Amino acid sequence: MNPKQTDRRRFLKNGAALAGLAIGASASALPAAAAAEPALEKVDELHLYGERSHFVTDVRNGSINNPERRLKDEAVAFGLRTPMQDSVGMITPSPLHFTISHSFEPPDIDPAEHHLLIHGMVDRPLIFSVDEIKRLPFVTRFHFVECHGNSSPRGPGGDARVAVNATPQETHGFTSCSQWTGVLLSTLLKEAGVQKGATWIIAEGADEPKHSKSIPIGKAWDDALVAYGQNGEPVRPEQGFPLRLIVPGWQGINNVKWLRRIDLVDEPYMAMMETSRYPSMRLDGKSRWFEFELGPKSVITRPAGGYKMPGPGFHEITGLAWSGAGAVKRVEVSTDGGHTWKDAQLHDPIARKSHTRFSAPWTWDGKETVLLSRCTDDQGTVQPTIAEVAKLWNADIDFLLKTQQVVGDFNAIQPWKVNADGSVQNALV
Ligand SMILES: Nc1nc2c(c(=O)[nH]1)N[C@H]1C(S)=C(S)[C@@H](COP(=O)(O)O)O[C@H]1N2
Ligand SMILES: [Mo]
Repeated sequence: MNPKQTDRRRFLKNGAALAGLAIGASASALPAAAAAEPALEKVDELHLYGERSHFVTDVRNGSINNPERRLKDEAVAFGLRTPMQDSVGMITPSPLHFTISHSFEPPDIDPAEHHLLIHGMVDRPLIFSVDEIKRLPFVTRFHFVECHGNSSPRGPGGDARVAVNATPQETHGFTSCSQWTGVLLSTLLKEAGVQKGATWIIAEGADEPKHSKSIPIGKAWDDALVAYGQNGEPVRPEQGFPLRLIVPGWQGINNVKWLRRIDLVDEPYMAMMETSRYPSMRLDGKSRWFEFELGPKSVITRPAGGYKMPGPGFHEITGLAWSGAGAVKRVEVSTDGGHTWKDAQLHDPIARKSHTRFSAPWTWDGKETVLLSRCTDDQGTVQPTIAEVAKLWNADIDFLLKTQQVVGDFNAIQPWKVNADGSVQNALV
């Protein structure tokens, strides 16, 4: 053994005792933590499945309707947003993945009892156990999930996002990104043998109201997957344990959680959520049905609403960008309210239909200004301004911001105003 190492070990070994002697008199100045020793089982438990530091306190926020009804096993709708302001990298920690469930607590499903049925216009109706799904060839891919009400002035979550003091969590927290592992839906469809004339699939969840969604079959052949893994562990209960559909780049509602049935059919089914709650309203009072792909979007997560600049000087700007059409090709950042733009750095991994982390250096001169970010995807589509969104929908900006109607897939550029006192505010309103 290397004598140096031995010395070092001895030093470490004796270190505690030496330190104890040295501190002696000032021991009362130490935090009390060491005094109360937790029970041994408790310590073991902590190490068996870790917890984050108790100094880290970010949580999802939003609404759980009628929580008291939960006790009576009645309907409880969830809309809880991801805290984006302190996010780093492009993966959302699973316990902070946003969650939307229209009714009831996430079902408590025993994976040993769970099955996925594939039937309808197929040659061989099939029933898979979760274990049987796991025996099949799999893919592992980064994909975001985004509710199409995310960042819309009037989507799920109400008024919070149009407040001047809104944080990125409140404006954009209905999207998250995970590394999903599962079986391509096309693999399962090939096993079942799809009959001619089958043009849609109806995916159904095992939650109390049986959330169902009609999806054109082309997407099933393309890149939809039945996921059982999320960020290296089983999909979380809030995200659809033990099986969920991932429909990359398409509106969140398609990503059916607690997936238990896929019916192959020759027309869409007009399921409750896709026809009642989620269509986007047109100015003439009619609604658009069956919109799918999400447009390019980005948001600066820091400095952003709710942040306080510590003072003039250097501050790296950072944020997230994504597109339902493919990969993020470019993100530009403006630190002068849109007069000039500079290319931000895109950080690896840069995956298709996934969040991409960007950053740009900035030296703040202490004066009031507005920060903006603009995403361009690999199809060449550029994230629009709110004026461009209004033009597209033949509406005025006031209508977009003040109407009670839910407007779909609102991907306008998000402006953050930095005030001279260092406070940062939502400048969309
Ligand atoms: N079974 C089931 N699947 C569902 C829902 C639901 O309520 N039940 N909500 C949908 C909606 S509207 C969205 S935006 C996404 C949210 O996925 P997440 O909760 O994993 O973030 O799940 C979709 N899949
Ligand atoms: Mo949603």
